[in-house]
Amino acid sequence: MSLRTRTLGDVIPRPASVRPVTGASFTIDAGTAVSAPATLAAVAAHLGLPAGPDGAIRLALDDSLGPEAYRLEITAEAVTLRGGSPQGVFWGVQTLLQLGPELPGGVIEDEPRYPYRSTMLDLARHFFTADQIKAHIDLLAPFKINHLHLHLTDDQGWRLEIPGWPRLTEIGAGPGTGVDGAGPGFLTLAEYADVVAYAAERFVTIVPEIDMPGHVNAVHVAYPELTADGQPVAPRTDAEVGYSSLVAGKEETYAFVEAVLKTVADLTPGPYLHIGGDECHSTPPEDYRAFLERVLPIPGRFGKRVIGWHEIAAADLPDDAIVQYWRIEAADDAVARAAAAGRRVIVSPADRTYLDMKYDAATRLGLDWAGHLSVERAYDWDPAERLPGVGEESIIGVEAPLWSETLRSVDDVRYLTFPRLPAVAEVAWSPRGSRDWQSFRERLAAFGPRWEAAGVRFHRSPEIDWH
Ligand code: TNX
Repeated sequence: MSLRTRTLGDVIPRPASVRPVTGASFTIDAGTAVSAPATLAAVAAHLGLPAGPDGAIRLALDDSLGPEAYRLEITAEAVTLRGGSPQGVFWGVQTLLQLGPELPGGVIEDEPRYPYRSTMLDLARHFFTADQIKAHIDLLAPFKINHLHLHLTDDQGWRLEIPGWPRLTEIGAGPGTGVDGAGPGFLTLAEYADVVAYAAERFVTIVPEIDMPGHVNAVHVAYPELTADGQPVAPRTDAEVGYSSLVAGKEETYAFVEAVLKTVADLTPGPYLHIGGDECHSTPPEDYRAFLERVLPIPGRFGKRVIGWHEIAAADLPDDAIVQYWRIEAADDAVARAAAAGRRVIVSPADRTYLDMKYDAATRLGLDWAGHLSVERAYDWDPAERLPGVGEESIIGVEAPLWSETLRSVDDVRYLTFPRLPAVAEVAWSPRGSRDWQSFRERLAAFGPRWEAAGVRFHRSPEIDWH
């Protein structure tokens, strides 16, 4: 731990309102207990302190606050944390954990700018186990990230058990799958459910993605009857995109899609199903639209809200569909039209949020098709100013995806994720007017010793004067 004195606002993401009271402070020690109603017992446990009815740290629900909002008051005698829901209290607990054990006095009133704050892990190009995903979730929650998008399928692999379609994982997750054949494995239904439950205990919603109609070579290797001519297809372990496609004119396609989406919907308590839709360079435009016209309504029939990469804006979208913008261009007419028609947008421009981009020319991992992504570039932009026609009211949130073509280990995931994810987390949580790069880099510096102590091999970017 650093010996520097922490001030009340030394938190990432920066809270909406901070009012320090000089002179007052509260120290958490071995005798400090937490009092919480039964509805907050599970949240209180994240503080790692004993429970007691007269605890000096008091948690409570307050329905005058928004669902993710919290109010934290620190005096010399007590710490009072109120939240609009258990989730709001949990975010307040994260703030306390970042500040503690020497808590500066004052009041923090906080709530997020956007409800959807997310990162994505690509399990298809390189598989990560349930335990590895859970460890990743532990590192996201402190930054108030509340969604984890799992890219479960792609040309190089299929990473979720689907009953009735055993070859998807027998072949699509076997030895030699993944980019360079270096990432076999899949989640059983029980493992997926375990990840979802673990995430939910940390107020993180899992957003499963089954990518279609493109990015399906692994499907065709497993089930050649789904190809246009029914002929066997060779497995692919290179990193090309845009060459495979489900066949829009074949009825078998839709039986497959329904079965898969039904399985995923039944297993997923969260409200979203992501159906991909990106980079369908080998799907004729009319086939792409015909396919999506049949597939976009399916999640709704299973009680889910559909998300797709922004290419889906070329099709007629269900009213509640969400479009995820990922490109680097300064404008996109189809996305602007979708926003004007009331569709919500997740903002993930590759040149600001893609965690698989190199930090700079010397970065040993990652890609650079969207340029280099420094910590400052990941921080110093505004989602509502990114796309003409896609203003604040159209934006549901921000996601930082991590594609795994060049990743081979959890250390690789962490190297690219930290410290850029905290930058994107602040973009998604903190009020626009409160954000400031100088302040951010000073607050970020304090995480160096903490990540080190936790064995997290983050990138020691020279942009930060690490403690
Ligand atoms: C584009 S962005 C892709 C992925 C690649 C990624 C690499 C998007 C929706 N598709 O297939 O993995 O670039 O950065």
